[in-house]
Amino acid sequence: MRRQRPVILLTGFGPFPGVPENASAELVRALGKAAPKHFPEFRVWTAILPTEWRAGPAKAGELIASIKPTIALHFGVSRQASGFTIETRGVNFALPAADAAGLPPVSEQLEPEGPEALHSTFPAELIIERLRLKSLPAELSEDAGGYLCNAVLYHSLYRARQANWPIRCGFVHLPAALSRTPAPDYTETTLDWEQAVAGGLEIIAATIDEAAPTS
Ligand code: PCA
Repeated sequence: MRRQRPVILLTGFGPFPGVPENASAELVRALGKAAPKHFPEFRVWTAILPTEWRAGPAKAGELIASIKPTIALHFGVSRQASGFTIETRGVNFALPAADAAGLPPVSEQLEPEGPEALHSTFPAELIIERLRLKSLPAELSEDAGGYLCNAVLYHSLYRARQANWPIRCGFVHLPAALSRTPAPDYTETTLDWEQAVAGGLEIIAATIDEAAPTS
């Protein structure tokens, strides 16, 4: 029997209050088209998560449990980001802010039994290095915010850890200004769509190239 190819899961987010058009969804769709040609030894799976406290993290967790990706890269946008922002940890905290369905988080903690913080398992520093080599704006961040991006990162890392699944998982914030209809309160970016796709592919390549995490 032919061995199944390892799976790369790429997720983006739908709209949320203040961001009617989420560029991460468009980028993930574009990467879903481009990535299989660049990484034919992998199966590339994409999903757009609802920006909702209950459904967003749950959908990410279900995907990880069912398709068992070896790499899970979550993308979202930040109104403060001016380039690729590589998130190195998720915290067990939910900001009391309404989601896309108008609902607040269920509780202040994301996982009552979970640790305070979980570290991304993708090669954050290597990713930064590789993006900068391509002259793309990139920075490391230890603070993914307390909203849905942090929640999905934390939840995926938590689920993978619970299942003892050695996944390379992390989160990338893109500038919200990448949107085709940016709002005046978005931080400006020099990143254009061609660079965003090239950067996304480079993030995948760096993650593939790094040896699997041992912890
Ligand atoms: N950005 C939000 C949630 C969805 C998105 O794209 C965040 O930074 O939490």
